[in-house]
Amino acid sequence: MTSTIPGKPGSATPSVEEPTAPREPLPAAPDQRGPENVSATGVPTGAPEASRAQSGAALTTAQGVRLRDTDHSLKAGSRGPTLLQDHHLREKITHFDHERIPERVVHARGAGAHGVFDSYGTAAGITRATFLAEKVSTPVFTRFSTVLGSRGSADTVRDTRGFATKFYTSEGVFDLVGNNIPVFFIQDGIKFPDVIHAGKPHPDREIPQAQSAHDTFWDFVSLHPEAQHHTIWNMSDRGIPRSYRTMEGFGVHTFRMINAQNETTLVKFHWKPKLGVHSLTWEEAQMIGGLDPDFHRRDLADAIEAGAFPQWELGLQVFPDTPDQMFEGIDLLDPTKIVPEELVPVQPVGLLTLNANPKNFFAETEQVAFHPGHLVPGIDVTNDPLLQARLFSYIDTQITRLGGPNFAQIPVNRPHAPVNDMFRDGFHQDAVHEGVAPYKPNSLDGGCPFHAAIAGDPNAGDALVDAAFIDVPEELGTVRKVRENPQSFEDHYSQVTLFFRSLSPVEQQHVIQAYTFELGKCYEQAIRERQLQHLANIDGYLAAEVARGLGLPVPEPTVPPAEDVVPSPALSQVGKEWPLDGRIIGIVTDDTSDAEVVHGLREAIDAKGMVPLVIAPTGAPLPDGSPVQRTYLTARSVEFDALVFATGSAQVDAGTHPNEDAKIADPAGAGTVDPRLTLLAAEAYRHAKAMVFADLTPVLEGAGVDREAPGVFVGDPATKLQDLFTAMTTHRVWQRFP
Ligand code: HDE
Repeated sequence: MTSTIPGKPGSATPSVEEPTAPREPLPAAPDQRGPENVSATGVPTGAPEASRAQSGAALTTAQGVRLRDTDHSLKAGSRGPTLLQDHHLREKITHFDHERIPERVVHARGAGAHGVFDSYGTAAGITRATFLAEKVSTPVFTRFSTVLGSRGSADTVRDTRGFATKFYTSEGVFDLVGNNIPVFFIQDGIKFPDVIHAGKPHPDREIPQAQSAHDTFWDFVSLHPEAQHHTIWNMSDRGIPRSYRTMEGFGVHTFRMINAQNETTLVKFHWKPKLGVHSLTWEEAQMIGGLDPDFHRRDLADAIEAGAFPQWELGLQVFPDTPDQMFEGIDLLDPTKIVPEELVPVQPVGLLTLNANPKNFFAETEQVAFHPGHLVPGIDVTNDPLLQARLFSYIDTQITRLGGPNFAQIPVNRPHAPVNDMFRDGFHQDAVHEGVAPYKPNSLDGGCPFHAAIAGDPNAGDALVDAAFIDVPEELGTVRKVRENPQSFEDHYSQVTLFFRSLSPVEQQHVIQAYTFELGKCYEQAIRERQLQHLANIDGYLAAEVARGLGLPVPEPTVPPAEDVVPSPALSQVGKEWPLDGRIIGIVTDDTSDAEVVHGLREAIDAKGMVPLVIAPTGAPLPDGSPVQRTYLTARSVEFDALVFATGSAQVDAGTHPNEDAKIADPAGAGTVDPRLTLLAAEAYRHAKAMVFADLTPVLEGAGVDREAPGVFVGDPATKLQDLFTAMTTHRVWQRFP
């Protein structure tokens, strides 16, 4: 019997031509290998051959067998049925069929980055954690997220943002799993399924996606006075960040720190962005949701790729560990309360720099598993009942999400400290454990491994004196087993009032508009009225304005008005100046623009660590050959922090514009202006962005921009650029908002 080999002369199935010539592969990059020191038996599992990263010039099966064709299935004749015998077809399709894992039940949509945490040593007096000792650098992985939306939902929805950081410390993994809002909806974790069921899309039609503007969410929060504080933060500009790089982060709960003398302190964690806290406007957020749903993900990755590494200072608010765990009347175990920074300043303890994008989204960002119970010696939890429930939930959900109990062996989750546990077997076991005695005590493995202890521990016995995690002994006194909250959890309004009254007038307007919008999207009148009652208890002006927008009467407050609230200026985002690294400035050009001027603008913007994007009528390079990044068709104002119109007399040549009706008559009488340019200018003007207009451009008039308005600079673009930079340091030209 003879056979033909496909691809050879005379064969029935010609090979598909390779688009590039085969070449010798690069060796696996170091970060494609897992960290070493991870095997329980001490065998390094990070060797290149253990890596599944693509390597080698030839395509293979999962078993390493080289393939000559992956484009045609094995058939009984070229027009015949496919054969069950085709092992490669079956392997390829079967693997594909199982590519998806369940998305996170909350925080499904996220973006991550690698980085480093450099400790100042300022916390060394209150914690024995070595990663907080002086001048220690610790590798980290941070994942930012929205809460409610599915994995493919838009980034800019109104929601809380997750801010979770994994520190690969020399003493094991520490996870700081925080949010960009310092309080939470509920005081007891047993209510978490309730609040999430209410916030997620309605179960019958699965709408709306990734938002709180619907009946079930407002039904829940209006039935929970304790949810009012978190809710007003969501309704404020904090709910729609400009970028992950411009968000604060909070550990929310109070944690406990233990120092070398075994003294304890209570702390709250804060992340302070070096670029300041900035937000989108609601209209921008909505537009970006359609125009660029990946806006935050893209922004983070682009900034890191461009070398504008985002940075946050980690700070601590420190409180004495008193028996009642109260501070000036604020219950430190109540996760719906903050301690104003004016009362207890945030003290910086280290610097986080995100400096590398993940190489593979699924392997790293999707598979990373955070857990508030990943603690290191020197940091412990408190009895905050929300935190206590979280301590159960994270590993539990990860067992389903990551397919078994061995997810700590996934490269992004592997500790950089040696692991010597006695956990064995289970799905996806990657380690080849040696020895016969995975139990303690044992005599067969020479008693190994031993317990560790801390220096001076009277109970150390024969333990190795090394950093060990110590649960802080706590006196519980005589307690009754009860299902109830402490009385000190009962004040639900005074801090909400504090938040509202600490905002600037323009931020207060945004809060009013957000409540009016969201409640306007509720169909049930009873829900709107119930929520209005809470607003009346928070602040009379807030309630009156929202009621007016909804066309409802203003209810009388049912609690005594909070007259003695002292505002906390730290809660406002307005009124400060910030660095501009990584900000995006659009340079609008047309056929009359001077290429040299445009070149100069790009260089000047670049020199400031910002990103210039040239916008031109088409994608054709400028006359000097320099590239164009956006066209009139692909540019939309919401992508830019500021705009420079380096256009000349940009008029649409009658007859060449594709849409005659779209042309706008230029009031200055200069003819017609491309409507996409006037739209660009009008939107940026409305969103209070700083703008430069070249003298000659008719765009300004076409867009209805007041040339005298603050943050509008008319003249030679090169000379006006410095004014633009100065105006941008406050993020927006706030005076322009009505
Ligand atoms: Fe979470 N949360 N959470 N949460 N959470 C999860 O864990 C949970 C809470 C936070 O980027 C889940 O692996 C309960 C507060 C972040 O991977 C789950 C309660 C804060 C992330 C879970 C809370 C957070 C999560 C879903 C109330 C801020 C994303 C997937 C008791 C301090 C982490 C997962 C990432 C994720 C449970 C409340 C932050 C289900 C039960 C408060 C940033 O385990």
